[in-house]
Amino acid sequence: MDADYLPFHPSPSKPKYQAPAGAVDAHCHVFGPADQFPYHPKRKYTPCDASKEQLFSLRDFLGFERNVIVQASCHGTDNAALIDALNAAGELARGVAVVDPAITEAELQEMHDAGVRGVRFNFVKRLVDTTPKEVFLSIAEKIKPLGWHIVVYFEAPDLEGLIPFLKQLDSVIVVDHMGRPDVEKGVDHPDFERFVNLLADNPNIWTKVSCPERLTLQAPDYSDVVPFAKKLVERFPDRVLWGTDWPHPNMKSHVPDDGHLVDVIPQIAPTAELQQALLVDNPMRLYWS
Ligand code: 0GY
Repeated sequence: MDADYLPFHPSPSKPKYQAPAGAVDAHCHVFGPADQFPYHPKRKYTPCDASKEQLFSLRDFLGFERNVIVQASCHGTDNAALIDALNAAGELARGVAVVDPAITEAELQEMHDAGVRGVRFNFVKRLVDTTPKEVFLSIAEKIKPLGWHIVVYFEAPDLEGLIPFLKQLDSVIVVDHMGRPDVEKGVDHPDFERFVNLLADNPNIWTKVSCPERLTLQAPDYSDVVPFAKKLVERFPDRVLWGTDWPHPNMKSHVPDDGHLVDVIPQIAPTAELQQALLVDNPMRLYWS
């Protein structure tokens, strides 16, 4: 089974930037291996196998200590590969699952024991079929006793329509990849301002300042994405997370070098204090406390 996008970088460069002790890569995935953990029959893309061993060795190579592993659409609601990776990592990883509304309390507790601390609601139309909002709301109710948060993934044009729904969720919400702004429009465009205002008005909403490789128009130079991430880090220093997004599913423009992605961090978080919050204190508070 061949992947339908570019493979991940086989030998990323060693980053020049040294992350603080205890740094967390708060957005990455494991895929398969397919012979052990098959992909979902209705998936919208077929990924490259990306094992837990490869993820953990990248973590060490980049100078990070922990991972937050996020269930991706290609595995549907079968979280077996994620749970397997969490069990192998012990205290060094936490997870975000995608669950079926019929999931039982016992199954949720089992996931919690393995290290899951959130569920992901995916609204990206090229990745998933539409899920009715009531279904998401029923999952949100079910996870409440566990104190989990909700990760949402959507694209910028869909934000306006989603705001009333987001406001209905009374748990912590983490928005993937800065709400995927159109960087060509510039950091002062009303669309990005809407996103910034959403965070300003809702102290329970966090965001990942991740995935310049998907947002840039000038790969592999990500400088056009920097002002967006920097603005969020400086304005909401205690509600931002950072992640590699390894193994970068669905990349068609270029193969991102993970070392290069790490080297973007001091541009978006220019002080040691901001870096400590972004890479250590915020993810530890959300996933390990
Ligand atoms: C990401 C991005 C993508 C894929 C998924 O669930 C997924 O399949 O999240 C994407 O294609 O933008 O966050 O890794």
